[in-house]
Amino acid sequence: MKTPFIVLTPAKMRMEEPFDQKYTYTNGYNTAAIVNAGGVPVLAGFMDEEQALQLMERADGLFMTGGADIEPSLYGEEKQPYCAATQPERDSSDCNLLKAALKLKKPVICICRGCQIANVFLGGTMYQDLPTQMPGDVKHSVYDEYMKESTHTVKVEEGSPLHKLTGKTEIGVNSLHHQGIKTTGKGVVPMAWSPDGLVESWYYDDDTQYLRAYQWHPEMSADSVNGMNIFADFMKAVKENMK
Ligand SMILES: [Mn+2]
Repeated sequence: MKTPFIVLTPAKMRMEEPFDQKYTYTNGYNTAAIVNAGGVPVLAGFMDEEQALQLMERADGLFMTGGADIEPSLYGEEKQPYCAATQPERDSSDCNLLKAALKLKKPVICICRGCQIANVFLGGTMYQDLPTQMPGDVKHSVYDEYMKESTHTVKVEEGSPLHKLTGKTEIGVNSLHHQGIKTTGKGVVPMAWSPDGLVESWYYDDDTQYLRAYQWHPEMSADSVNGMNIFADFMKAVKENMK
């Protein structure tokens, strides 16, 4: 069997003058997670609908990576001051790639922003800022030296794909997000929640389509949150789909 090619959604970085260029990039955790799971990472550009379809036809799976806040107009809200900078170009490209993957039945793994934009694509909505809109004891934005560690727990739905994968009804996860899922979209089935009730993982309600979404970052934390299991499970689905 050929080695699976996995498309990664790119992030956008804008350099200051005189290096006033737009860069698309992804971080090394993302590429390493795919390499370690036995795939070849392929970084996309910002794709229109036809380009996304062309790319996904040649690829074997899609990794919706983490990144910037989502443009609130996509879920019918006005942008509030506590929403950070958005990248409409990326929002549109992410949705085009996801649409193509679903059309072609290619397996999809969604991490952090990926988990959020896939939910929005399916008609769900977002908290624009958790500390403002859902204040509580659970710290979801931990971007320090502890980002690879578990900073809060999630309760795992019994019998769900995540439960079958981990064998646990509670696991510790890292947390590097200030936005979160408010309402779920069509076909979004939650399978893990943080102690404050936020949906932290979901799967797509379609037996013929592998789509798993995680609000945390298993690619950064191979040990503490069953990180590599999550990517190995994705790659297993990719290989089965290639047969
Ligand atoms: Mn969290």
